[in-house]
Amino acid sequence: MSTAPHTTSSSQTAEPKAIQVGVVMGSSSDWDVMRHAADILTEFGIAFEAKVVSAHRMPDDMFRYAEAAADRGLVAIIAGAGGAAHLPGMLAAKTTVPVLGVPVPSRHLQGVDSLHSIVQMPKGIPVATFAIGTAGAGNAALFAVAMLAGSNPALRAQLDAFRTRQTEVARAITNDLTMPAPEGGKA
Ligand code: RP5
Repeated sequence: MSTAPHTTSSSQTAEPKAIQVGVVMGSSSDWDVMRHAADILTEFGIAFEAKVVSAHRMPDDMFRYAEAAADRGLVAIIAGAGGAAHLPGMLAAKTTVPVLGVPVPSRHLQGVDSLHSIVQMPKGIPVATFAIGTAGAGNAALFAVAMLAGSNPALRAQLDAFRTRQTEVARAITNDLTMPAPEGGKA
């Protein structure tokens, strides 16, 4: 188990960059999934914070977080929750900052409950919903990077380079599969 979420900025400079992305989750037990979003944001040098903001255990904190998000300059909120996962939808109800929802795998229903809770928002309050688990957390962060890249050509170039590397890795794996077996080795 990795360390618990904490308020952080990926900036290494003396003057910390203003936080652009909030990574919030319903419980510290969600961190093992949500740290995959944090890892991507760190890789791209995005200033972010990671916090537990439980919709049902800390409802007043959750509303305060959503209400302050736009004035604080947040460009996106990545919100992960499991089970009756109302955190992303309730945040979205209180802010127009885009909310990217990550369904966290739950013990009894493996996150299908989380997915349905997050994705089935009634018309009028959108939550962009990603895959269950670590893929969803990583993709939500990549989506936030893509949003920020719209006004940041250097970040766009970083994202293009990330895609290129990913393609090269996939091609290399395929090449390995199609290499002839070494002399004397198993076919
Ligand atoms: C949700 O309940 C959280 O997002 C978490 O996925 C789930 C279980 O929370 P804990 O009981 O582990 O704190 O609110």
